[in-house]
Amino acid sequence: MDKVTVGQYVEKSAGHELGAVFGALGKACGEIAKKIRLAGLSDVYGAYGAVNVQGEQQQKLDVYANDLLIERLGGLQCVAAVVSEEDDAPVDFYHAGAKFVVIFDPLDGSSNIDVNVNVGTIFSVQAMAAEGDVTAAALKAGTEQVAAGYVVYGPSCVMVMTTGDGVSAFTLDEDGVFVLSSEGMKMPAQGPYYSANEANAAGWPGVYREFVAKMVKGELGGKAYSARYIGSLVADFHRTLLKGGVFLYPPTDKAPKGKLRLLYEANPLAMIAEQAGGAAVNGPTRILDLQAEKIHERTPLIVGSKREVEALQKAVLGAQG
Ligand code: AFP
Repeated sequence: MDKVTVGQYVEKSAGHELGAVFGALGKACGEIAKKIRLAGLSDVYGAYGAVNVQGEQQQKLDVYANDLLIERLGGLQCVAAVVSEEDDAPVDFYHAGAKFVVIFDPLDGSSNIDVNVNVGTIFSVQAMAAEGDVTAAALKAGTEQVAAGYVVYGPSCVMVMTTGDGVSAFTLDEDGVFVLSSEGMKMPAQGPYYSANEANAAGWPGVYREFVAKMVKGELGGKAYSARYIGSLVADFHRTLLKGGVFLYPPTDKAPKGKLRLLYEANPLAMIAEQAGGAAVNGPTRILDLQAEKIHERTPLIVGSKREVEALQKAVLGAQG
């Protein structure tokens, strides 16, 4: 069978320019995968020595991945700007008439890099706003996303993506090219796992603690749930997509808006989840309906199989009275 690359695949269904965006994302992520794979042989482990806009210590690989994505995407006339977790403001390329803004977390889960645990890149593509304002384009609700996806740098390196017409996966081959490996991916309607950092449970609203207790006791239908938590969102989400269940990062006393970022973590994963038959909420509200006010806005995130997410949303709405 002929290889179909991610760029060719998207070009066929969504046109030349979006195909080029995916071609550039594929090239950059292929290079990031290589850097991660060989990290022990070069001086890329450890902290870069700076703190990003989120107040987090930047790792050397965060900076490498960010610079590479900006360079590759900036080389395309159709990309107006990028918005990155690592940069406090959008990077505007001033490309006249450009169609897209690409929003990304270049290396998610980077505290796991030094211990050789899966990390990922997450991205979302929004169409440029009519008035040519790149920030306005980036702030559009998740329902408006033109495309979304992620790359999981695991034992096998896989890109999972959607342009709003189902979910497909591409596996990085030995030539550094993402080649089509699955189409029409579906999330199980209910799953065996829940995934949450339970060290925060004392600070969660009680309804989340009660919900997890119910799953553990097997009171949500099906069997009693088991826990899985890696601490790399992409890896935790990828397992949830394939096996079913729910990933939860609820609000806490200390972080009432949650930890994860709406534009480049929650929105793209919510689009993938919905396209695969799953769901995503911030507690009471569908993630894709949220309207961001700033590019680095945070949100609670509950994403996964429909059964668990809808039951949790109902419980949260019930608790609100
Ligand atoms: P880092 O990039 O700082 O490792 O953060 C990763 C992350 O944003 C996301 O990938 C995880 O789901 C989440 O944080 C884990 O957060 P906790 O360490 O609070 O569980």
